[in-house]
Amino acid sequence: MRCLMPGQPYTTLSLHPMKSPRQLTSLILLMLAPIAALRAEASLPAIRKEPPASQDERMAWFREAKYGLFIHWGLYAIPAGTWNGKRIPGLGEWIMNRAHIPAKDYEKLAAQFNPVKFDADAWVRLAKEAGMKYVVITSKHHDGFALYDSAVSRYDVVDATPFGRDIIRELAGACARHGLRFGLYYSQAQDWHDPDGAGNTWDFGPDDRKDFDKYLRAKAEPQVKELLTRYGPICLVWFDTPRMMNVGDRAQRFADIVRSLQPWCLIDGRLGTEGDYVSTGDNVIPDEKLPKDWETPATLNHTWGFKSYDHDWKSPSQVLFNLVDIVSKGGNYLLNVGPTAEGVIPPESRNVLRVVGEWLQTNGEAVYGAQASPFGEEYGVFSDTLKGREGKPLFLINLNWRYTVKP
Ligand code: JFZ
Repeated sequence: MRCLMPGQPYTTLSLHPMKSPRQLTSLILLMLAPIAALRAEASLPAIRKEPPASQDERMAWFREAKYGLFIHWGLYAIPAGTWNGKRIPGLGEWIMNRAHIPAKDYEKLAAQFNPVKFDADAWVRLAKEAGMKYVVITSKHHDGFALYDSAVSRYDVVDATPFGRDIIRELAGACARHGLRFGLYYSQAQDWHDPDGAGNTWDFGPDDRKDFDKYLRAKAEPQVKELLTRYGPICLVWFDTPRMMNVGDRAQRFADIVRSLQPWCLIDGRLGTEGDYVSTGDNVIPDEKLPKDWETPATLNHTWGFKSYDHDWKSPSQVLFNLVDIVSKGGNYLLNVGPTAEGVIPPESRNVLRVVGEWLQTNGEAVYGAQASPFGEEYGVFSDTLKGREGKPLFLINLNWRYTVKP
């Protein structure tokens, strides 16, 4: 029997006479589970506690890596863009919001989440074959569901699904085994499952009537602490959509949590206060070089979370040009895959990543650790007649060639 007492982060066992060998087996397995978890934790590298000597030292790996894998995965992969037989427009991971699905209905998806084909080592091997140097996965997206065993909320993959495995722990271990850095996306403000989280106005009313600080202190901040203390070195935290984060010290509290627990961990540009680097808009590549470290998050089709009917994949040559264009302007490229509810990365995504990876095997020297072009004319020119949005001169991109340089 497995009886989980509310709020207790461990399994307590009802001690009554065993009725069958099967129950004895499950009892033994349950008693072994914490040991396995401890062994999994033991396999994770140690967290460096002494702070970097400089910001350049903290940024060094990011400037060398240039190219990472983004993974958007969660309950939204089950509906995969369709709800009650209707195709829901927009991003796959936003289906709860776009269809105004009541939290009491959406949370029932947890009982269906059982990605039996999930293989963390296969995903990390794909990233490595693709030439990617870091992996960033959604530990909790706007829907509030966590892909790790949280003691703060039971709305997570271990406590609320038949799958019952800690996906973050398995992926952290795979990255450590294969030599890739491991980062976490965490939606610090939006939480459509929590009455005081931002974003769910259809169940809980307007955000400005909520006790938002109660949400931050009771769920978001403690979950970020869990993620930074249980899964080894985290290379960066990818905060997102900083709604209402510019009030008081809300954003600074998260920055202080990251710096105090993992001083080498980078903070992206969407916390609500200045991070270690600039995050551009989704799929946005600046026309010219940026003075700071920066990263473009990008999709392979038109959604981050899996949608069963979005087959408009970027070609390998489009992805390759984007990578070289970004590096020639001093940035990083964080390219996304959206695995299915079974835990499979779509084969079309895998193919594009592999083809670009082959090019990098030969030409990676021009990408990894490379710096921005000393010129800039090669990017293109501003039209002196045509106007873009907001009436600004239209930038005419030159696609013929790009420079990257090394000392
Ligand atoms: C956000 C999320 O809402 C989305 O689901 C996904 O996770 C993406 C990576 O990040 O979407 C955004 C956030 C910011 C901008 C655009 C989309 N922006 O600043 O233009």
